[in-house]
Amino acid sequence: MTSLSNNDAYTVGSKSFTAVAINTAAKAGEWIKSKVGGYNKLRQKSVANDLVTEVDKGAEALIRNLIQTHFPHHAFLGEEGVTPGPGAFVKALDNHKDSEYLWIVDPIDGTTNFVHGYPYFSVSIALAYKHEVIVGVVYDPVQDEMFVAEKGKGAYLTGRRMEVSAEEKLADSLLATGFPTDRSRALPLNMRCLQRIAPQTRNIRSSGSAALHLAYVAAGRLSGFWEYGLSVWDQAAGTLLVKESGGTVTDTKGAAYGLTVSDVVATNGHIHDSVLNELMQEEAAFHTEIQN
Ligand code: 2AM
Ligand code: CA
Repeated sequence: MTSLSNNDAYTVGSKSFTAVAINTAAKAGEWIKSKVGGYNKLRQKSVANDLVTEVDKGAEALIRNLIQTHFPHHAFLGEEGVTPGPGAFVKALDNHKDSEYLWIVDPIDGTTNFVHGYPYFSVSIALAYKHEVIVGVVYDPVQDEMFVAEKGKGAYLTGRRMEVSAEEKLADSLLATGFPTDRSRALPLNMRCLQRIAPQTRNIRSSGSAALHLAYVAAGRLSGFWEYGLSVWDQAAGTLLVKESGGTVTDTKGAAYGLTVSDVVATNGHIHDSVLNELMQEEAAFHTEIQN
């Protein structure tokens, strides 16, 4: 019997949501990792994106099949099942507005890294109950690190409880961000924010997997993370990891995290207002300039 809260709605018979999420992420991660080496040979024969799509799609099918074997009545939203485009995930979420249990999956978060053999990518699996994430698992198959959170029960890395870091000032903080693909808004906006924030911090990292950056905030390895233009599958699992490790997650305007958030800020809590303040000032200046 597994119960994620006092609410009976979270209770299932003999199958644990979290155990299924962990086993599924481990299996998919192992398979993805086995494809990293073979990729260069195959690339000679096919268009680069096709092969990536093949591995992404293969991993997503594996994950979907495993989850649906255990929970055939749950809904499933995976990145590869959605037509690409900015904000496409909001429409996909809307199609699931009546789904009680919804699994939200990114089979490979950090596909560019996967293609280049840069060893920083992850499998991200979240389960939402009535639009709120109750289980979040992010697995890094290269380091064999499984980050796991259950709503109200804390977050764990390889059996050890995670806690966010203790830095209280931006000057002592290590932050991470990403370089979004949307070149009309998200990328130029983020470049300006980076220019503003970088000199105020200890340093900035950008490693190419939003889910894994969020897991690193949860583990206390990063003081915080922000990025514009993300989709729900990049961040649903990671945001629960941060919250259950004692951190704070909002959008870039300071509103509480929800599944439709695209511009996200996740920190150890202590530096949250400082990061938000810098982002909001830069965002306001950016919008004023593009209107004039
Ligand atoms: P992906 O590898 O699953 O595409 C890097 O900045 C982060 O942004 C990664 O988590 C990456 O996830 C995500 N990302 C890349 N392209 C994106 C897009 N078009 N929309 C939203 N997120 C994207
Ligand atoms: Ca992906």
